[in-house]
This record gives sequence, structure tokens and C-alpha cells, in this order.
Amino acid sequence: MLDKTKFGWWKSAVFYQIYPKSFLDANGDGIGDIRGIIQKLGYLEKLGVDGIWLSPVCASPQVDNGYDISDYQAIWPTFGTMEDMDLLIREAKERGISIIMDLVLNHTSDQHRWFQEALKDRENPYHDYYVWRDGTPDAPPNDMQAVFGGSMWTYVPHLRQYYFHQFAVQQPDLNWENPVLRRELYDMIRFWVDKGVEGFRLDVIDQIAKDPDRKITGNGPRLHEFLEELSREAFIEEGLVTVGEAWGADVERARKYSAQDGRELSMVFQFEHICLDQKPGGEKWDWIPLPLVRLKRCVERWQQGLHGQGWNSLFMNNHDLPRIVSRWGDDGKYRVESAKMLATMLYGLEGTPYIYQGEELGMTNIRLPIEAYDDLEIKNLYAERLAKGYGEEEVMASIYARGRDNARTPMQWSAAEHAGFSQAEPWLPVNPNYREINAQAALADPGSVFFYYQSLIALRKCYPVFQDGSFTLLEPESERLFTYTRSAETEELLVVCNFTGESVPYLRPEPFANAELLLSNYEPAAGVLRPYEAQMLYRRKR
Ligand code: TEU
Ligand code: CA
Repeated sequence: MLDKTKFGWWKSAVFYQIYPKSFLDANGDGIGDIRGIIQKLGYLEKLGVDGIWLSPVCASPQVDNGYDISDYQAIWPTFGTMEDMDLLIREAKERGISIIMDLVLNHTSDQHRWFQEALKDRENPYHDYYVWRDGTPDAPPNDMQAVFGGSMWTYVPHLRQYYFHQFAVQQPDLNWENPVLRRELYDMIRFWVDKGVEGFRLDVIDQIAKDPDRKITGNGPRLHEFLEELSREAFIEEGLVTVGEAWGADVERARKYSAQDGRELSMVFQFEHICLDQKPGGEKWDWIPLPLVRLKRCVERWQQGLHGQGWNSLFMNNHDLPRIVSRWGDDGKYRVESAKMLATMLYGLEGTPYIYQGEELGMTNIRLPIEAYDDLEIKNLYAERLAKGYGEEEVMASIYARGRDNARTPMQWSAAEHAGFSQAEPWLPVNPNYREINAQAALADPGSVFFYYQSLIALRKCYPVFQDGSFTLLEPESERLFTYTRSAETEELLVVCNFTGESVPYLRPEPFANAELLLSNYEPAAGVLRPYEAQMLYRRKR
């Protein structure tokens, strides 16, 4: 059992991300809820995870599915009550599962009381909780473009000012230069710690030190000063696990974020690896086939760059990303084999792994008619690119491959109607492949992706080399195989992954000729790796 009061307990932990809206609907309104999560704690305990990263459950008008918070200390009624949240925290803890809350500290909803006060007049005490610039209706302060499209500036006529928003118009940025605001945020965090929350995921945390006059959003000048204050004032207990979402992180910055001295965070989500299949000079919607050699070099840099100097998170899925088995595996003939191969590649690495709901079932992307999509980012992209003259087929291809709703279709629990997610029509269509791909079928099949993940999670707790072995990339130039070792003083791991749908000749390095096979997605055959074959081998050095 992990001692979660101790700094660093997360180094041998595996976390599971739940997108509450799509996890399980317990009250039959077609939307997932907290009672639904409580019903599935046994499932998560069986999988063997140590914590749940809960995407936002706080009060929100749901413009960005909860990443637009209107009250940090209230639960969105459709998700349930504060009593439900208290029960979830308690029931999870009884199963050795920590609740890690998603904190959105960069912005609020425009329906938040603070922003409604700020709109009243320039002298209102809450006005300076946000970022304002004087101006005239026809001339925003500069040409910065928001992540979800349009200008980053929105004009408020009665104030004759613009307010700044890196995301949607309904997500005004908070002004972290204001110490009174910062104190309010720290007090709010302590409210959740006092309720038994044992960690936090920090939404776009590298964007809080924005400096719009210099067109800076990520990695602003006071960022690490703010993070150190946040850690000092709010993340007081050394056992609190904190993971920052940092799209702009490189290895050097990540060393600062995750220096294992508690000054800032436990780790960050960096995105360099997951952006490698983005067309150079393009947006996220323009992609290229996975450049495997570049992926291997990227992983090598992050593994070696943080070894003994920081801590990696390990993920390839989340609520903003298409499903990895469709993206870098094969969601057709070799769906199970490739899902297991991708997991093997990830779980042999140094860092804390994060499973995104449904990843443990090998859930796949979906193709919907444009009117069925929910995500504002998809809708804005569709309108923007059609207006720019892109063909509809090309725009839909981008949405099918890269849209966030790929990850947000309801969790597939069984072959029952609506995949057992709800008794009612779900808020977003269920993937039609739920009849074959669902938890009930997986739990009845010893060869399922679920039991493969369960084995990987268990293995990581058995051998110290998973936590502290140094990383060495083998066959760096291979365009088909990703093989590496993790070496500790007395033990060594060899991870072998065939990233292609063809068989590839393969001979194990001599030291591993008689190594113990910890896990594989095939019955191994001498001298060859079958399509998407993965092997995890272990040897004692002496
Ligand atoms: O995401 C940050 C973010 O920039 C992503 O939205 C990403 O840029 C985009 O999805 C590219 O596809 C965080 C949350 O994870 C995301 O769900 C929120 O929409 C966003 O912040 C605003 O809070
Ligand atoms: Ca519900």
C-alpha cells in the first residue's frame, strides 16, 4: 500500500482520467455524473489504479464542458451535489484511490460572480481580477488570436474596455498580477484539500503569467515565481500530487516545474511527443504519419533529461486528444494488438502513467455528421475553415482524425442500449462499435486490453527498475521498431515494440537471450516480431 503522505508516492502510482460527462449516467438524464463514478469504483480498483484525475465537476455553464467554472466551491448540479462529491472522495479513499481535481486557474466562466462584478464598473474591487485594456470598438489592443478562434480581446461598450481571453469569449483570463486574486485561489484550493482531495491537475498552468502587451501567453516572465507561491501557499502537504498542463514545456522548463524538491509541482503534462505527427508549420488539424524515429528521439530526450532531475508524466490520451489506437495504432484488424503495444511502450518508461477512460478497452475514434458534434473547438474549426475555402470533405477528415470529441463519446460499459452508459439518449452519440468494444466483454476475456493494462500496472509495482532504471534507446534508426532498455544496479528491462502492421525480423540483444518474459501481446516466436508485437523482458544483472 502506498504511503500517500510521503513526497513522491506518485512515482510508483498509475492514475486514471475521468471525463465525468461521458463516464456513467446514474440518474438517466443522458449525462454522466458523480453517482455514476461511485458505481464504478470497484472497476477502477480491479484495474489497479491509485488515483482518479477528475475533469472539472464544479459549477459551470458548460460552454467548454466545465473548463469554464462559475463557482469553484460548488458542484455543477447536473453532476450531483457536494454530498455526492464528499461520498466519492470517501469511497475512493476506502479503495486506496486518491481524488485529483482539475483546477482551472487561468480563467473563469464569464458567469462567475467575480466577472459579473468586474463588468459593473472599473472601480469595482473585482474588476482587477481580470485583464482589461482601454480601447475603441473597432481596434482591439493587438491581433492575438484565441485558441478557439477569433480575437483574444472582447469589447465591453459600457466600460469602453476590452477583456482578454486566451480561449472562448466566455472564458475571461484571470489577472495573476493581482495578489488579492491569488489569495482567493489559494484559499479555494485549501477548501478542497480540507475535503480530502489528494492532488490537482492544473489546467494550462504555464499560461497564467500572461503578458498581453508583449503578446506573451505561455511561459510568462513571472511564471515560476507564481508557481512557487502557489506551491508554498496552497500545496502545503508534501503528499499532495500536482500535475501541470504545460503545452509550452521543453525538458529544461520541465526540470524546473518538476524539480523533486516540492518548490513547484510533482510533474507536468508536456506535449512534444504527441505533436510530432502535426504537419510542420500547420495547425493541430493538419497531420502527417507518425515519424517514429523522431518519436523515439523525443522520448529519449525526455527520459534522460528528467532522470534524477525531475519527473515525467506518461500519456498518449486525454479528453483533448484523439484516441491513440486510431492515431498511432490500428483500430481495425490489429486493434487489440496495437492498443497493447502502445501501452507497453509507455509503461516501460520512467514517469507516472495516466490512463484516459476507455483507453484500457482499446476504444477508438468516431465519425459523426457535423451537427452531432458538441465541442466548441470543432464547431469553430468547421466554420473557420469553410469560410477560408477548405472543402467540406477535407475539414471533416481533420475533425475525424484530430477532434476532441473522439475522446468524449460515452464510456462503453456493455452491449446494452447506449453501451450501458445511460438509460436515456446520451448527450454525445455512443460509438457504434460498443457492441464489440465494452467493459463487460473485456472483463470476460483474459486476453483483453483491460487485463493487459491490469498486468502492466501490477508489474510496475513489482520491480524497482520501473521507477529508477536509466533509459537507453536501442536501434535508434529503425523506422519500424521502438526498443529500449531501463537499467538499474541489479536489474534490467528490455521493451520491444513493433509499430507496424507487418512482421519484422528481430533478434534479442545477447544479455536478454534467456531473459524472463514479463508480458507480451503474442506467444513469442524466435527471430520475428508479428504485427504490433510488443514484449517486456526482465533480467537480473547478477
Ligand atoms: O486545454 C488547453 C489547450 O490549449 C487545449 O485546449 C488544446 O490547445 C486544444 O485542445 C488543442 O486541440 C485545456 C483543457 O484541457 C481543455 O479541455 C480546455 O478546453 C482548455 O484548457 C481551456 O480551459
Ligand atoms: Ca446523469
